[in-house]
Amino acid sequence: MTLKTILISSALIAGLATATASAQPGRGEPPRTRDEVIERAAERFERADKNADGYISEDEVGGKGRRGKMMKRMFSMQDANEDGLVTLEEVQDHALERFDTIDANGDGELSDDELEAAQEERREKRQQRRG
Ligand SMILES: [Ca+2]
Ligand SMILES: [Ca+2]
Repeated sequence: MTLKTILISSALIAGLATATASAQPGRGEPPRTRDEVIERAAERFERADKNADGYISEDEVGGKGRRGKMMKRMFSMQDANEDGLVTLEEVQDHALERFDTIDANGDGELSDDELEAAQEERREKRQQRRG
């Protein structure tokens, strides 16, 4: 491979990455069905449960600054019985609750319109918070 081809292909890759990012805001495709929500929640749970004891405890979430604060807030939102531990069930229940809110016509699948409406709502909320 010559330097020129390398330059061209990395430019192409960069271009592709930008195109993908604008087509799918956030981290990849959002889950579209309840099954996918349950699956994703389980994956997320496994990643968050660092010591693999089956619970996410408060010291397993967080980090510094604003992101840490947001994670802590997410944590308490998901801790439905407020025992300071988040179980897989709590994570999945929370995710499904959110899914049902977005699934406006209740057919168990999220259409583009439904996802867009949810995103729009989130954007508005963020702007309101900013004031
Ligand atoms: Ca709990
Ligand atoms: Ca739907």
